[in-house]
Amino acid sequence: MSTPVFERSLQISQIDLHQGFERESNKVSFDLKTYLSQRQAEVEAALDSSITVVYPEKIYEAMRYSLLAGGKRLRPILCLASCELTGGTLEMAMPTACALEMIHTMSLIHDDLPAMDNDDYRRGRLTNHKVYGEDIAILAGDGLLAYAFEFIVEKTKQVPAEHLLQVVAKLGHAVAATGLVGGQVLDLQSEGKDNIDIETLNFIHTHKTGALLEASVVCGALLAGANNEVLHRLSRYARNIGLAFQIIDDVLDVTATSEELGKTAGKDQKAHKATYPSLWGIEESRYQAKKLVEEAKAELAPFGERAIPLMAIADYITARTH
Ligand code: GRG
Repeated sequence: MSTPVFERSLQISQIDLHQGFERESNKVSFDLKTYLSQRQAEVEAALDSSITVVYPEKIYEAMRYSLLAGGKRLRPILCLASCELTGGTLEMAMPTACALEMIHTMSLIHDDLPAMDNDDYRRGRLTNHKVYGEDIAILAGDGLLAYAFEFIVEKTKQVPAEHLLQVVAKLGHAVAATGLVGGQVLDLQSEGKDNIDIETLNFIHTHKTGALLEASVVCGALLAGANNEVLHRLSRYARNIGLAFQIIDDVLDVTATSEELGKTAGKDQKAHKATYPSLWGIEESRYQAKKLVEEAKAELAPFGERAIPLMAIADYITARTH
């Protein structure tokens, strides 16, 4: 995986040195690979302790099976980075970061069901329903979704209740028919149709994929008490990277192997699904994703060097191979 390294001269006092940053005289360099792997380890540990197996064991095991199956942990990392950028702490944001991953995992479990995308592999292992059966897989998703909201409310410390309410409302909106559910419905309705236009495709993905990515970034800032101008700027950043993320997801479905993806490659083409490469071709899709990433990064300019992690994550979205 190629990860961008940012190196700039700057006043050290202007930023806090985070993981992934290194200081040498008046230069600060940022290594995204180090940053991501340290954040992933922190999120992994928090997720591991978020759910314990109690009676009736099977449902807790099924929830943990998918939640702890790896994955890039992009949504939690975006939430943590956004909270830090806007003056909050990792501790304030970690419960919401975990909740985002619970919701994301729930959507993957349900997406893989025979009634939806019908997939046998996810994150390099058998899908939840292949191991636990469809009934338990549906309930494992339901369990994760409900627990995510309880987890935020019960575990978040040092955040005023009004900010927590905003986070819960934002997440609900991102998951409901106004977000993931609406996007998934249009996706299912579009299957097998060969006249899907770019507006429909954009609607599907800004809802199905984009809404939760946007909520990840915005919730981080809500926890830190960011003002409306900052929230709107971060929302625009996140919408752009969300769409770029999906365009690259479609490209990788064509260009990457099942081993690289940890799930079945080439499924879109097989199912005659409308995708960005099917409308634009691979090269134009990559170009459009890059353009969106540049627009996303431009939104972060006023934050200066503090935005380096979110800038680097935006670049990673187009550079990623899985
Ligand atoms: C929310 C009640 C409720 C139902 C869910 C099934 C469904 C409705 C929506 C589908 C949402 C979905 C699966 C969108 C695809 C998003 C996407 C690109 C997933 C891959 O994300 P990565 O690459 O995966 O971040 P990892 O495994 O790295 O976490």
